[in-house]
Amino acid sequence: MTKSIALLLAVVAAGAASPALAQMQFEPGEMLARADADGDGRITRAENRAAREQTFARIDRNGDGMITSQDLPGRRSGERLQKLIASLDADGDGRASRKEFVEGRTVAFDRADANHDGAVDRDELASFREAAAQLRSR
Ligand SMILES: [Ca+2]
Ligand SMILES: [Ca+2]
Ligand SMILES: [Ca+2]
Repeated sequence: MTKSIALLLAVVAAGAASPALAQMQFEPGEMLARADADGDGRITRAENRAAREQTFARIDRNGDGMITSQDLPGRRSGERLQKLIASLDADGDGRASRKEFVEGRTVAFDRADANHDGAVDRDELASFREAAAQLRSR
């Protein structure tokens, strides 16, 4: 299993396991679909980045610019969230900063953009969501 697929699995699992995250629609396919701000059926890198900023703001409930385990109470989601934070935590301080979250590796986007033209079109999104659903049901 490549590292990017392992990371994607962690993201998918975090979304599926936590009602709080599910409520925020922290599911890669869903997040990508919602990132299409101008509704033209193509999600560009810029749209993806803007969506990440919005997602970060929603997860960071206390607004301190960091995602920590305190932003999501509950032990069950805590463990998954720790994994997610660890996957984003580039400088290893145990927290995912806004910068680490927004400018971090765009695992879902990169995987969805099958032809690597810098945008995820409708067909690519549909295939990605199908693949993500399969990962979840394993
Ligand atoms: Ca668009
Ligand atoms: Ca960090
Ligand atoms: Ca593409």
